[in-house]
Amino acid sequence: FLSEELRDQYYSGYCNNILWPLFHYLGLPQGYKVNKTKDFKSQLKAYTEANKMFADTLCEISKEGDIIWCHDYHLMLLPKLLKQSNLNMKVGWFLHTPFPSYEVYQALPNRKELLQAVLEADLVGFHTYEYARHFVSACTSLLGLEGRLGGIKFKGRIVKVDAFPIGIDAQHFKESLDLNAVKGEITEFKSVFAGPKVMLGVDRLDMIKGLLQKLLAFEKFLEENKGWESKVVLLQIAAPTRSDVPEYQELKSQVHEMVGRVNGKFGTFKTYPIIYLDKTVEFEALCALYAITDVALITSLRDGMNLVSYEYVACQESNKGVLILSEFAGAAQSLGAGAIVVNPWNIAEVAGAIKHALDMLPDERERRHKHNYKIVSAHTAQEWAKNYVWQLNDAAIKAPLGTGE
Ligand code: ADQ
Repeated sequence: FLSEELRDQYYSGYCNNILWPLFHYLGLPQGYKVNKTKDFKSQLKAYTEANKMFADTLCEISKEGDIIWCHDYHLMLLPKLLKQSNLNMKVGWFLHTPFPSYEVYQALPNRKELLQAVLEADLVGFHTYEYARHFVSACTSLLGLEGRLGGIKFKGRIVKVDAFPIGIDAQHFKESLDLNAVKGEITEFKSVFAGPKVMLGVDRLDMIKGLLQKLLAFEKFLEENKGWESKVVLLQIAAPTRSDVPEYQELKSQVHEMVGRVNGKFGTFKTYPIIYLDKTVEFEALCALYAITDVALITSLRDGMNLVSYEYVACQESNKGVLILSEFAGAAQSLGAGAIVVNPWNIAEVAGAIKHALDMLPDERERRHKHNYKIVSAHTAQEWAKNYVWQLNDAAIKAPLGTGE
């Protein structure tokens, strides 16, 4: 296990204070400080050390020919470290966040080192073609390599680079609606929210999820549509996350202030338009909320995919709720045709989308839902994993130049 100091500098530091904001187009933090103590250099040292601990542990338990699938920006050095072990293992790396455009990634001080380490993998995967293309262009621009979507020439072989959009275990969500515990929650929520239409937000409390933009848009909608303040509720569940990083503490205060402002302005003694919870909710309650609400509002400023949108659609077969989805979520590529797609920075556009969703007639709701339900049911987490592992298995170790194109 990582020591507390190492975890702090590695996880809260290099991973979540440097790579996470950079990969979501928020730039690098001023002075690279985490907990106001350590600098970029010590955070990178911790990142290297932690990746090495993962590699050492894996090498102890691996044998020749094993397949190892490394996940996410926390483990970008791992493919290289594993390949150095000479255990002849097949190594895949998959990124769950966006990979930013080359112009943004370029700012990272150790930009080359991470790319070179990832390129030691046999298969490099992203949620969308756009992210994969950005990665290829970072490799060609910064490392002077030859490459295109599909493969990059690196050290005498072709490294496969492709898009593998993730899904959810759709069946699990659908079947959960028949569980007694979920049915009980559904009955209870239906009586609590008997009057107004309910819009649902389920996000980690993270700047990339666009919570402030969501609240501003809802405020604008209420300002422009008198009478709705007592007929609609925004139920926002914000799961606490990375609460020891100062930027996240500040975001929490800002969100609380906005919720207070909107409720203060539009609430009455009996009704208030936002119900906001700093909580992680249980699976059963989450499924029930997905099933009974009229609209899901997702306003991510950047999001690798966004599984909440998939989970919502999976639970809406009887209600045909409307999905409002940010164009900056990877999920917009797959669910875009069924959702109302918005630019979360355009507050007026999102306010208009809220109105459109709340007024939407049943046949349009049905048509949009049907489209998305088909996608969520077909492109599951199981298919994603199967396809990735199949392609990783297929990727020849140290494939000679000229193959895989
Ligand atoms: P996340 O940023 O965590 O994941 P998302 O894909 O939406 O974002 O997944 C969140 C998960 O947490 C969902 O399964 C959701 O049900 C659950 N969740 C969120 N808030 C909750 C709450 N208050 N209570 C209970 N459960 C809650 C990262 C990337 C995404 C990418 C995924 C998968 O940032 O873009 O889609 O990985 O690759």
